[in-house]
Amino acid sequence: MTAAATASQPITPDLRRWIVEQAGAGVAAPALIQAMRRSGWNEDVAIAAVEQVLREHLQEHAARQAQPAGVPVPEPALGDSPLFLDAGDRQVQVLMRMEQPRIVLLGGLLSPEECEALIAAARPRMARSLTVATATGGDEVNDDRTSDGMFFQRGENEIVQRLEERIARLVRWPVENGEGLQVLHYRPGAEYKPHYDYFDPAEPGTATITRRGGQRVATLVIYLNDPIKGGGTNFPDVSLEVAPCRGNAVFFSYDRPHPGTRTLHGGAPVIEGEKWIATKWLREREFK
Ligand code: PD2
Ligand code: ZN
Repeated sequence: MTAAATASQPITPDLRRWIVEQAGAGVAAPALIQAMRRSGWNEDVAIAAVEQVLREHLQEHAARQAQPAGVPVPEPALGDSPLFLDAGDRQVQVLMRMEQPRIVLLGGLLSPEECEALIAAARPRMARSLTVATATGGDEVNDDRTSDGMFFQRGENEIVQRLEERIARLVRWPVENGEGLQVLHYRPGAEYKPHYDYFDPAEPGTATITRRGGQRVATLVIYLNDPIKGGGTNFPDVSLEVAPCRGNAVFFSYDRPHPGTRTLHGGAPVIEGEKWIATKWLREREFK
């Protein structure tokens, strides 16, 4: 069965998820097809869609199993499903968690006053954002990333230091393994197209980039203000979009530099208002 044959009734992400969930819960294929027929699907198309979704799901599962063992990664202490995490000087809410990809949505990582203070400290130093060019190991302007940004040095001032210590405690990862905090500003129309935060091992510049601290293994995107429309952080592999709410943060980790981590993510275009975030990237080892 090809995508063309189901073109009149496309396999949406919701349908795909429903088929996988039902099959995982033990519902047999004929019952799935019956249910689809009842909601208006042509029988042949329903059979083909179920077959295609389950085949692709099994292939993805097999591909994940075949991957090499990953490295240890930062991880909040979520073992007994706490509603709050102790980040030392602040209690941080756990608003949502997902296992695969590993994503945790945190509420109130920063106070409104801390968000304002970070924006004020960053504002005079903003310049067009660069991305790391893995082909060379240098930085470059990239059309996929139309924000302005700046980096703080690690521990550069009191608020940066306080936030770094809070994050280290929250995700149980040494402060020294963190890159300097980056602040980004998106105006209407600005976005960050979907990408992986790890460095592609196939690119020639990656060996140079990872000499300092190894691979990136986790990211924290911290929202410093509330845009009016747009600007969510999306994860296309799992059809998830995180709303950018001031003081909240989305954490995600990746134990290998591989798309099988399903950590493809992007910053959706800002439609109205503006968006300020701080990004913290964490490395495997000390980032000197
Ligand atoms: O601004 C975002 O939501 C965003 C999305 C994807 C930020 C980053 N990646 C990043 O800074 O890596
Ligand atoms: Zn990113």
